[in-house]
Amino acid sequence: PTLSLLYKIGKLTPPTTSGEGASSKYNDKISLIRTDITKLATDTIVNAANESLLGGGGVDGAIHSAAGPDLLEECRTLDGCKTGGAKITNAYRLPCKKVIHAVGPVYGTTKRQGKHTQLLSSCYTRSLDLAVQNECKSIAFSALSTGVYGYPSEEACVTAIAAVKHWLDSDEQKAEKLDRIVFCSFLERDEKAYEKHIPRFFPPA
Ligand code: AR6
Repeated sequence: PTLSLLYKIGKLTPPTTSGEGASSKYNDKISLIRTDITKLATDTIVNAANESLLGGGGVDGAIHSAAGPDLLEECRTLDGCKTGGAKITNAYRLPCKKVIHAVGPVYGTTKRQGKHTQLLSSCYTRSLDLAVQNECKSIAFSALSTGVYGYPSEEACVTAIAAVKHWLDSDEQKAEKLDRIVFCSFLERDEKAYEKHIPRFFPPA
C-alpha cells in the first residue's frame, strides 16, 4: 500500500517532530510491503548482491533460484560490480521485467572506514537512476545490507529512506518518471523500522 493509504487506515502515525526537508509531495509514489520480493511484478526489483554478482544466499539466492539459470549466465558477462554500485539485467522467469543488482556495504568494515552511509545511499540512488534510464516506472527495494552484511536494521532503513527522498527532491523531472517506489521488507523487524522512520521524511498530507 502507498503511504497515503497507510496513513488513512492508521497503519502509519504522524511523526511527533518532522525532520528537515520532510514533505508529503511524493507519498502516493512510495509503498511499504512485507513479502518475498521475487513475487513482485514491479518493473524492476533490487537484489542485495555481492561484488562478484554471481549469486549467494539470502535474497540473492531467492532471486537467482526464482529467475532460473539464465540470470547467472547474464551476470557472468557483467564483470562484477563495486560496493555502492548497481548493474541491471533481464529478469527471466521472475514476474518483474528487470533485476537491478546492487552491492551494499559490509557494515563492520565500511563503518570503520567511515564510508558505510555513503556507500549504502549510493546503492539506492544508482538503482533509481538505472531504473529511470531503463524506462522502468516502478521499483521495489530489498533491505540492502541488513542480512549477511550485518547493517543494523534501523540505521539501514533511515539511510535508505533518506537516499530515496534526496533523489526525489534533487530532480523533479527524473522523479516524475517513477510512479512507484516500494520498500520491500522480509522480516518484521525491518517492516517496523520503515513504519517508524518513514513518517519523519514523508509525513501525512
Ligand atoms: N524477499 C525479500 N527480502 C528478502 C528475501 C526475499 N525472498 N530473503 C531475504 N530477504 P541479505 P545482504 C531480506 O542477507 O545483507 C548474499 O549471500 C533479508 O531479511 O540477502 O545485503 C549476497 O550474495 C534482509 O533484510 O543481503 C551477498 O553475498 C535483506 O533481504 C550478501 O548476501 C538483505 O539480506 C549480501 O548481504
